Amino acid sequence: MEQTYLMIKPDAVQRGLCGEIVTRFEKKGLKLIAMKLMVIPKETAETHYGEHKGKKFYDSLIAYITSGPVLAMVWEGDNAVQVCRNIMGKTNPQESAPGTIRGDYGMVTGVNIIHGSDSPESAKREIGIFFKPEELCSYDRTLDKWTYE
Ligand code: D4T
Repeated sequence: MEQTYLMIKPDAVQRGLCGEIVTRFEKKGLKLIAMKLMVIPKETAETHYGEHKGKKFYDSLIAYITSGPVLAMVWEGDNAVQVCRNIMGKTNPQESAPGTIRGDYGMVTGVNIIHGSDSPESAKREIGIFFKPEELCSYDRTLDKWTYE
């Protein structure tokens, strides 16, 4: 099964949206296999967002993502990367459809509620930044036979 890295950003933690957001992924049928509340060290944030170094929003992005606790998570499921991106909505919350997380809760790109890996390769890299292999839980859910054909 595919894995993806999701991170509820500091704004959503501060606004008390963690439970609501986690519930959406659970209800969809995705499986939570790791979760950790943490303040990201600056160096880790720079590694995570390395591809954006040099862009005009880079400094504010690093300041924002390190400004308070994030809820780091790994979720598993069939096509999990794309399924989670669909649930999140577009990067710019003003362009995100109602019913998506960013569409329902966000107002601007620079404070956009949640991060999700954009490919299976990114997911592998990002999971490795935030979790040790032994922190990922492997378990069966009896309900999966009612989720997948
Ligand atoms: P993340 O990585 O946070 O899930 O966002 P996306 O995958 O949806 O979008 P991204 O990598 O293009 O952008 C990373 C991060 O930078 C912020 N950002 C982005 C910003 O503040 N201004 C901008 O113009 C862009 C493009 C928001 C998300």
